[in-house]
Amino acid sequence: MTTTLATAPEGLTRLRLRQEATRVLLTNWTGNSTVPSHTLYPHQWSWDSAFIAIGLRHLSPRRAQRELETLLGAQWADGRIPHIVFNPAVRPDAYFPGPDFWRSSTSGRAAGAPAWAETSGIVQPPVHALAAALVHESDPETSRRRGFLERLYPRLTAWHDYLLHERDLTGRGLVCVVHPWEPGMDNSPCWDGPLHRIVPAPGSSFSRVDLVHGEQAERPTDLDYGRYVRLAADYRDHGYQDTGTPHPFVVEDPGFNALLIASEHALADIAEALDRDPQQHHERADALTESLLRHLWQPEAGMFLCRDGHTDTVIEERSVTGLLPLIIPSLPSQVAAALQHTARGPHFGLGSTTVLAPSYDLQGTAFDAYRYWRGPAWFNTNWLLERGLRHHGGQTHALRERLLDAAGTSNFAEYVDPRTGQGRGTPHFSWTAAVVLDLLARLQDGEEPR
Ligand code: 2M8
Repeated sequence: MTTTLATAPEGLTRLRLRQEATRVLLTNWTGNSTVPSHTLYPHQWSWDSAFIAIGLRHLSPRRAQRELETLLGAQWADGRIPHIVFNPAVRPDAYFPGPDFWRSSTSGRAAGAPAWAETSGIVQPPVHALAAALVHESDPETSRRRGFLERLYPRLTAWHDYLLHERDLTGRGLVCVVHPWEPGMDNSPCWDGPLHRIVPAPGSSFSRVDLVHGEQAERPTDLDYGRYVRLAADYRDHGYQDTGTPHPFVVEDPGFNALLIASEHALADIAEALDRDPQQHHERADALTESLLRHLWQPEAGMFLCRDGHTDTVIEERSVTGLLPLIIPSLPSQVAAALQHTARGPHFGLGSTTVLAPSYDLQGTAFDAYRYWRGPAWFNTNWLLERGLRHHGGQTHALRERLLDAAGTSNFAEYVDPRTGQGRGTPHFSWTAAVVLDLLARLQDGEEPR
């Protein structure tokens, strides 16, 4: 990759990178929160906002607090944090499925959807408590003065309660996802098997807006989109009630559960900062870790694999989601070592055949370097891997540098070709800019913050 950014003197490169990342986040700020992208994703997305807050805290801790507060302001009474909070100022047809499809304030009323906001009814990975703890640490004084943790703590606890009580659909002590959009890795080959059972909604019943802004060859197929629509419509038509919806798609996803564990550890820190007893969070984190290891760890694969809750079988596909448990600080050391080995081995090629870890197995039959979550490398997952590797004593300097270079040369792309770092998807993507700011802040401090 040779560009002006990469060839400029080191100091200038980093300075410019910071300025450009800052510009992306400022441009994507809408007054109370940040859109992932003004074109493709013109509303607030749940796990995007958590990553965005982690970056934004280096520009304005106050604004980072606001980002999370806005999201949690649309939390449902049952504790769920919806995966999209719609901006009423944006045309309803700017994104599909939009507010007219989800109809949260009416269809979700019995489940506790707020009357004052339109949201989706599904969820995304629980990165929020981790983000809240990091945002607090960046400016504890302002955080305390504004009662940031005081206000967020009960909401974050209710969010985890929802997941643990309503979403343990297999009874194995793990949270299940009920839609491929919930783990955030929409089109992963891991979902192909479970999705096969779903009768797609007819193409004539909806109109895709994503293809106006994204390349058809990089987006999910119409057939898969029909299945996404069918699953979401069925959930909606059952009032978004978890008990009572047939849930034809039920998957135990290691990344989703690992993020919940990391966030339970963060909630323990938050409880301590508030002089509350952190014990229940430690206990929950330990119980979840035990279930994760018991049910999803596959020693022969050297990583965690997803499990289909309907057939009670392992999904034999290697996805980056199976490496994300590296972010669990209390992961047994031999498991952490095996994950590091797998990340650097032939399936993910980290540091040898790939610039950044791909979203899916380089050797998998479904690998596609360009198609959504079927191969491209994403910046948020690589930030999580960098954090996890660092926690477990791995060398991360080179990964950090590659991440920064790929973000700069790709104009803060949504995702990149994992082998070359060439940008794909939409440019000026918020979480790409956010993780850059976070990594740059560490380099600037010359230390290794948590
Ligand atoms: C993508 O997902 C949305 C649906 O939520 C879509 O494809 O329309 C995923 O990459 C997801 O992880 C991300 O949160 C979202 C917004 O960036 O886009």
